[in-house]
Amino acid sequence: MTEIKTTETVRTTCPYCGVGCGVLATRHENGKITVAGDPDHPSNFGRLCSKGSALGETLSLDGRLLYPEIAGERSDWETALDLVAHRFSEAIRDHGPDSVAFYVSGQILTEDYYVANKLIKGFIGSANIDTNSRLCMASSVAGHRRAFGADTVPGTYEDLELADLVVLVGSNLAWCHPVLFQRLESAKAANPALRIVVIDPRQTATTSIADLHLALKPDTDVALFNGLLAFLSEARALDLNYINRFTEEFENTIQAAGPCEIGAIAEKTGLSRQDIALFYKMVARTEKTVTVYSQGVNQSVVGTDKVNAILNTHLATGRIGRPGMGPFSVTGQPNAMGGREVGGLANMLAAHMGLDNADHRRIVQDFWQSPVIADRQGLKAVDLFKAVKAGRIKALWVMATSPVDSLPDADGIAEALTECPFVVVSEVTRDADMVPFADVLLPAAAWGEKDGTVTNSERRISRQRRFLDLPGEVRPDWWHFSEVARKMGFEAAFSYPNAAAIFREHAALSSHRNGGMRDFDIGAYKGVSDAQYDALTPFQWPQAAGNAASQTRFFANGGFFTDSGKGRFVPVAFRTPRKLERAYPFLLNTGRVRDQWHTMTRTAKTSRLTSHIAEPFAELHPQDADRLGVSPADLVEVKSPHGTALVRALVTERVRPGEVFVPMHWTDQFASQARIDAVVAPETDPHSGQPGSKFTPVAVSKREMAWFGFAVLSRRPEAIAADYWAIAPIENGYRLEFAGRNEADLRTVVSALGTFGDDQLSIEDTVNGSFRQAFWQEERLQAAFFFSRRPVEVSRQWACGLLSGEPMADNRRSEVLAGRAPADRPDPGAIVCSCFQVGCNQISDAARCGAGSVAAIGETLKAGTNCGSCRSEIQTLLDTLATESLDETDLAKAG
Ligand SMILES: Nc1nc2c(c(=O)[nH]1)N[C@H]1C(S)=C(S)[C@@H](COP(=O)(O)OP(=O)(O)OC[C@H]3O[C@@H](n4cnc5c(=O)[nH]c(N)nc54)[C@H](O)[C@@H]3O)O[C@H]1N2
Ligand SMILES: Nc1nc2c(c(=O)[nH]1)N[C@H]1C(S)=C(S)[C@@H](COP(=O)(O)OP(=O)(O)OC[C@H]3O[C@@H](n4cnc5c(=O)[nH]c(N)nc54)[C@H](O)[C@@H]3O)O[C@H]1N2
Ligand code: SF4
Ligand SMILES: [Mo]
Repeated sequence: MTEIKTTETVRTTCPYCGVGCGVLATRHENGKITVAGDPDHPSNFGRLCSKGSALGETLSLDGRLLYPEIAGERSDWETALDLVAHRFSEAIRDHGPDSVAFYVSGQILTEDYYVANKLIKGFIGSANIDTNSRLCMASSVAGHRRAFGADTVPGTYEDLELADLVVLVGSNLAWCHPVLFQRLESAKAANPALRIVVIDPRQTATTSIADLHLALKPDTDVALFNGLLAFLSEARALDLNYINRFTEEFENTIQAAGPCEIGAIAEKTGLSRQDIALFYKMVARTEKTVTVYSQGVNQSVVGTDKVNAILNTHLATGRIGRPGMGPFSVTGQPNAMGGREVGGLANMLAAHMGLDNADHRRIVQDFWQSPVIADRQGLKAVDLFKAVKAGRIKALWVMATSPVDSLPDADGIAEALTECPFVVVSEVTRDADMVPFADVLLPAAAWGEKDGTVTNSERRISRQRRFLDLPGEVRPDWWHFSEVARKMGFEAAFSYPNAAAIFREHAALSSHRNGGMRDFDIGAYKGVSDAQYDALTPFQWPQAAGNAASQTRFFANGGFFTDSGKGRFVPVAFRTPRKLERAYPFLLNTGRVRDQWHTMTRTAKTSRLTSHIAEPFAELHPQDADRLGVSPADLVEVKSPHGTALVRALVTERVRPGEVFVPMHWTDQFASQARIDAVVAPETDPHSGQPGSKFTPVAVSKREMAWFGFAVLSRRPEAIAADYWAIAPIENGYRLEFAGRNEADLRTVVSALGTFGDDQLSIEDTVNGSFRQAFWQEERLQAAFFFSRRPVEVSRQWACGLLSGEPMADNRRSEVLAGRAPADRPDPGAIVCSCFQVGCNQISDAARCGAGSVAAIGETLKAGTNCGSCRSEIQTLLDTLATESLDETDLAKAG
């Protein structure tokens, strides 16, 4: 491979969400990497969110897996690959092709994915490949296929800007697709007539932009959208011409939807009649309507029906495939779409072809010249791990995903993996929950070290480019698969010199005997040279050969991929969500926070991103907290028949009474017991096999603790033996929250953390049980501990700033033990803007001094002026302050 030049700027794509922003990565002479938004990329035009902006700080080799390992011992590639090939071949020989499986990820590149799918479906002869996209996009895929005959996303990002009404269903766009949210914010500023409706049981950062927030009861979306369809019909807002010319099954569907009885819908959804009527009228009168939907729709046991209930309303109004209108499933992972394009799901073939279609199987087998072709569906994620547990899978390969954290019944998954005879894990880090389960660990090239392509939510294919040398012995994921394939006897079909060669083959397959029959066609690229591949600029499919400038939207004039060529209405009946039993009276909802990515293996490498939210939490309504005797910052246990999590109580009206929200991010690497998927029930949608990760009946209770502790430490402790702990990096070390049930354990826990310095000071207050201790080494603070019988009330932001690494004057030592900032150095408060490290106290102070808008806060403090991800939170803070001062004026008047 060619050496990377220093101080060269490389255009590549962000490895996080499905917005697919272009970034410019520059490696400087001193080895430092800086990352900026690519002004020429059509997804972001230079913008980046907090995660994208912090990419340069997450590239250190700390904790990286650099060499192959067998049974936890360093090995070499030859031995490791031989072993993998041998064990897979042996299982296939003795137990048949369905005794092996791959479980991969929407975070590998299209080229990686293509090779995995080709190996298992065309050469091993099994469709046992599934991916974390099953937990993410499967209901959208199933819904698209039912309605359109193919997994087609009809619209483009621009449609959100051209719309007059954007309906966000089960999407926290502000935190999860931040740059798309920024584009929407700008569109609203430019077009004040643009209305935004958010449909989400929770109040989120996204609801701050909403003209209308419908906080419906969980899993009642079908009732709301069936009602909308009926309303549109009664209000004569249908496009009968479109329905007659381009669709089928309308009559059945409108009948199934029934009459529009707002009272009954209000009953089912828990919404007010006025809000429902307002929403329906907005949709009826706005032609340019875009409905964006995400995991509040997909991750449900009725997810596919939710998708079709939404699609029905767009087909019925003909609002699809034209500028400013359409249904829009936004994808989560950077390459969720690419994975679907290569067919990396157990029920798909390749290039959007179907496993159940004999013609398609012939096309693919002929193209691959493969000895076999899988001819029936493989096991979908949840069932796949059930088969592992039952001993039916003899060899399993997991790549770029952490099923012990992200699949429901995660403790059950861990058990299954322990029992599996042979587990291969391709990973980038050693500090991941999957590592202990691997018989063979294969070191993968990480972002910045590998070449390939990804497809974003709007079908845009962009290059990821290498700008770093491969460290240690890491190799790209496609190479892991192709080397094993070669050792299994399939040299000819897997002799790829580079990623470009795989891309060419993938493009050629998409156009092989296509002729406009299939939506996915990038035949225009089948002949790209290596140099052209290197220079590839982002493009949207379809791009058929000889027809490169084809349209960028689908279905404005029919052209569906069903047998009849017509779009299909799907009658969907509302299913009343499961009643809660007395033992599990709360509903657990799960999802994401702004600055962390999934299991945090990359985003928790920089203190900039952990400064926003550093601890796992449960949002709990004040009424529920009262009833349970839970005060803010207590520790609560969230429990289902599957497992238990222990997290901090965040008492807030953002959630509905009876519901709790816990983020999905914390793993055993960062907390004692916060893997929330250990609690989530493994119930799936019957059409898509996607788990209902947002709906688990749980019990919530306060966990009594004898002591609570908070510490800042200059290094990660040797062992944390406390009943509860959560750790996060800070600028010069770590911050640790911990707590214990027994007072007597406190000293043991502290001594197990290791020693921090010779020079020590402590103070104890035996009356209230508070105890503080700090350690210095050569006048530099190494550790400060704060203990109390109640949750520790020390300002975290101030305490984190103490570990400056600089010598500390004697007179400041008492400040440390006093546990609060001196008057001349005010406490910034909890960090809101991670780019400039601006806290909520600073924002409140500036607002009180007259900075009354997000823009004014930006001018005064810079907060919100870099990536902009925090702007909705600043707005919410300003709104709260405004209501507080209103209350004060009201009180003054009343007085
Ligand atoms: N910061 C950050 N961004 C990310 C990711 C990340 O890890 N961190 N991950 C990426 C990935 S892979 C994905 S898939 C996307 C996910 O992006 P989103 O889907 O936007 O995110 P979630 O937080 O999972 O869930 C969205 C919302 O669904 C709501 N919801 C729950 N139940 C229901 C319901 O019954 N009906 C409705 N209408 N809403 C409901 C939840 O309250 C939640 O606010 O984010 C991507 N972007
Ligand atoms: N309760 C609940 N559970 C959920 C969800 C939810 O909302 N609620 N959301 C679901 C969704 S939508 C998703 S997408 C999943 C995500 O869940 P996972 O896929 O399990 O989470 P990640 O942390 O993204 O896992 C990626 C792993 O791959 C490693 N990795 C990173 N880059 C590379 C690479 O280039 N090659 C290789 N080989 N490894 C790499 C990372 O270190 C990490 O260990 O979680 C799902 N689970
Ligand atoms: S919105 Fe943020 S996380 Fe998503 S691709 Fe853009 S920079 Fe990356
Ligand atoms: Mo996802």
